[in-house]
Amino acid sequence: STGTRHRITCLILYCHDTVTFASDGCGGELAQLRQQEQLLKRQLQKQELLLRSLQLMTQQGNSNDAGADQVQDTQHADCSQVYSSGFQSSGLYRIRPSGSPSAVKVYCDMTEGGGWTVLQRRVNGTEAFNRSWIEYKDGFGDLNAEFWLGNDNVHFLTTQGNYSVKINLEDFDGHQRYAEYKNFQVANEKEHYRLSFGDYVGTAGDALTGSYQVPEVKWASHQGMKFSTYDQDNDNYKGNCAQEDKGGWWFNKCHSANLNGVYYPNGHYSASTDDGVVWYPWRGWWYSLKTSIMKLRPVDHKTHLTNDQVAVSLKPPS
Ligand SMILES: [Ca+2]
Repeated sequence: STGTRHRITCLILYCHDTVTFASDGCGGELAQLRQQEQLLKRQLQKQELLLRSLQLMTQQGNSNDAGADQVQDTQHADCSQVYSSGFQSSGLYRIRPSGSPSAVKVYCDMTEGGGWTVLQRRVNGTEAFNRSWIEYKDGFGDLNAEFWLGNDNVHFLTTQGNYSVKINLEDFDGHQRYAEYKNFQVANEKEHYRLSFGDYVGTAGDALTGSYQVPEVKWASHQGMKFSTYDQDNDNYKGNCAQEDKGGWWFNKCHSANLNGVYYPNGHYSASTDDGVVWYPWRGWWYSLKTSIMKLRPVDHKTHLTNDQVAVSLKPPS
């Protein structure tokens, strides 16, 4: 009908932001559309607030070690199995990856589909990351705060199946980005915890491949790199990247991502070398990120939350 056609014309003009009250005769339509837009924006804000408070509740629930007590003699090889057996709140659990000589206490992140075994967390700089080979091997820090899970554990985890790593990053303006790599694998200590990974997806840029500037791949890529610490130099640089950049990492010559670097509290920093918590393709070498979380999950992880459950949890409180 003519009415419908007129509405569609107004809608197109509205979408292109070219509509004017006087000339197009869309005044009524425009007001209605603006009203609908405002309503949707308010609904979105409400949902974001609800999500935020749900996240806060989860964080508070994490402050006790209930999970670890619940799973004493563990049959779970990772947090994905913990999740599948019904433990769906984030917190501390015991797992035993195949090949691991003993059970390992880990932080399971049950958000974003659940089942993530967290291998690294930086949030406020309380933990020093300029550590020795043996400390990176065994892991260090506080599982409820900042920590490194340990290269042996990461090796056992990533070689018992096909794992993805998800890297969640946040800057000091509250912007969040992520990078995810399939087939993330860390070799054993004999092979100096050599790193390999597959395809990238994400919003933070593919720092690990270093492919954002082709001529730099040779020295910027972390593919196939061995792990280095200040006391064990396995990089491709004539000097010692770990010593200069003050953290253990899979350095090349030296890096385009250095998530174990120095924690600078203000983001932008100046130093004699790019030693901050760096993810080059997003904020460059001279910006040190506020938050870095690295977590592992098998690619075939099944999330249990049904669409109905999601709908219910997103419903704004009345
Ligand atoms: Ca070297």
